[in-house]
Amino acid sequence: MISVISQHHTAHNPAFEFYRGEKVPCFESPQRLEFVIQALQARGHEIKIAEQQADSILTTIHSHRYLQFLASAWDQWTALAADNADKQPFPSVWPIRSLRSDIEPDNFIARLGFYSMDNGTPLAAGSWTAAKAGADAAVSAADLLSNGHSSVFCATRPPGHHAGPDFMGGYCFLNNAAIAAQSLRHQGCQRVAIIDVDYHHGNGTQTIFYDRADVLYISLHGDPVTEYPFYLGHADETGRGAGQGYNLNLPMAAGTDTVTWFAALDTACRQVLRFKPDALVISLGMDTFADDPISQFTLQSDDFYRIGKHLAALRLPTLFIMEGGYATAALGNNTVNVLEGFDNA
Ligand code: Q9C
Ligand code: ZN
Repeated sequence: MISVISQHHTAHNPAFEFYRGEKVPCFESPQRLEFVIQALQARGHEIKIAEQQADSILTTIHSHRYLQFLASAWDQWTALAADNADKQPFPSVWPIRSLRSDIEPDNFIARLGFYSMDNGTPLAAGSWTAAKAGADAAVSAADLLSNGHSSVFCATRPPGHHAGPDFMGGYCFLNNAAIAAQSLRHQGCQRVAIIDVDYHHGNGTQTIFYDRADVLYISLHGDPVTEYPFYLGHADETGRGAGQGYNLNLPMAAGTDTVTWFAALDTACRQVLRFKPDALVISLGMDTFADDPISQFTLQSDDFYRIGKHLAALRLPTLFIMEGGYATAALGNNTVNVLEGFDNA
């Protein structure tokens, strides 16, 4: 299958994140995508640079004021103090429950909290440039799928599935999978299914489509009782209003074995077939790998071929889009295993 790569992804390169109370190098690094691109090249895959612009789709997925904030956040931060350019801003206060979220504060760090779900999403000088280029790549991938390619891989970062209509989180700024799905809707698909195989529940994607019957969201993930993002992703979240019945969560305990994981994938695939979509988007998180440093499933490199093969059996136009996966040196080969399992099915 053809791959679209995000130009400018290296522009997002924060120096550190917080882990167990300490500053550590970012798990979500430019090297991740470099390994993926290297493996694509080494294994003879056709690669294209993204050509489309996401602007008109972006505003249908994210709120205007969130986009405005994100696009100007670094300039606002560096305007506050002469030495801010070599510091990373982090939120420190969030408007939970009894606090008010109807008045947007003027203070920059307060607004960063207002537009964030966690303190785990470092913002740096090129974050907007990279996130926007990633969204452009998602739209480009959708375009290729609509124009004759039966499957496409979008090699992009930062990831997207934790980003909601008006917030960042979990290393995500713009919801690339939602942008791809919405692009496919605009290009004539009546129904689009999303299967999210990232280790973490895609709270952003679920929220974006929660009230809609035209986009089915299914997620396989670590049970939020113990796993990030903790506050969404339970089995009883099934959609709302017109979207009732179009959201399916398949949480599994940390440490779940591969047999159980593939049984859940089978459940997901059967639901997709019942929905009769015109296209399928795969939120391709690779952090289900046994050696992932921040996740607790046990998939081996060979299992990723099996994922591709399983998904190919649905016989749908399929757009794969990169999400998480932090066993960086193995990420390239594991990812291409999925694509080749699909191609060779
Ligand atoms: N500070 C994705 O896989 N924090 N996001 C981990 C380390 C949250 C993962 C703890 C993990 C988010 C796209
Ligand atoms: Zn993840």
